[in-house]
Amino acid sequence: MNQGPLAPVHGGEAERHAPTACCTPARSPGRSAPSLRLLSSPPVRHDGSAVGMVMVPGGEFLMGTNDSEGLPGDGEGPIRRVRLEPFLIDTCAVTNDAFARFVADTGHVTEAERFGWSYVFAGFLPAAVRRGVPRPERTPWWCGVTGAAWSRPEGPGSDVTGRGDHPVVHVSWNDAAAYAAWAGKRLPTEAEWEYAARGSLEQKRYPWGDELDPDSTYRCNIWRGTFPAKNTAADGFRGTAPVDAFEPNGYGLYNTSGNVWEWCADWWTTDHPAQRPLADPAGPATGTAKVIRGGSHLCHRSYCNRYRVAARTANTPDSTSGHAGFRCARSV
Ligand SMILES: [Cu+2]
Repeated sequence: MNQGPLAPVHGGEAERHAPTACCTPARSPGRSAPSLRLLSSPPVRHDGSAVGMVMVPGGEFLMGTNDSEGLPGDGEGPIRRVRLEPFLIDTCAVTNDAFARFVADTGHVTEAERFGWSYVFAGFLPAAVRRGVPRPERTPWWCGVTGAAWSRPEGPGSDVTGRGDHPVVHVSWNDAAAYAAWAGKRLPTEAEWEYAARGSLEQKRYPWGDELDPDSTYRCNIWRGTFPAKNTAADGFRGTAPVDAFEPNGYGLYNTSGNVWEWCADWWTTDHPAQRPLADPAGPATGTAKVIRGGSHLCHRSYCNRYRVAARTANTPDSTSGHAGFRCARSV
């Protein structure tokens, strides 16, 4: 693959067995998460129905890929046969409007709000703000912005006006899990996420096939141009897009490639069990980082190429940024 000049940041031996920071910066080690307010009452489904979810039929699929397009250490392969029970999954990522209802109902304070800051892409900040904010050494396009949170995605002075149908961002895994519990749902396992994202196609590069822009049509919201200098926004979006932008996949899921990274239930591992077929795998029992899938509006082929449907990375469960959200699932 064409990794481009920025590729070496992924290649370090230290990263080989740990989640790469790539486009998903983590909170500094040692900055422990505050305890999360959990709902004590039984979770109630607030949508009252399966509206917004689709039933994914049970069955077997080939998870992962053996191609060499992924980054070393991402553990996309080897391909393994996985069997899943039927499940429901949200057609779209959770929106700002939906998250606002959750917050209004529960008083949930997100981890970004508790920590007092979150990572905002530098290109979305005025130069005056950009200067002087801390940035991760390896991913300097991320600025740790004081006051950035889901309702203030670019920090103080910003809001989500006009973005009610965009995916909520600056939410940690813990925030996502709390939302899911409130909604009477749960986060999808990584296997469920990939099975649903593949949309019944087998071993294709993207949820719609092998070509990124088939028939010169845009199918996802990713970085178009030269990362990180110039996003032409040729696909229509510089930042997040509405959760139902573009065509859905074969199961009716929108934006499983690009737009925002999506938290999965599983702890991260690259050591995939070998027995076949795996039945409803749920990842390791413990870990330090949670799987995220799908890539975001910041992903580009030259850098991470992680908007492919087999691509994967991880982040610590208290990390937040302006390009990570989630969708929910439910057992049936
Ligand atoms: Cu990326």
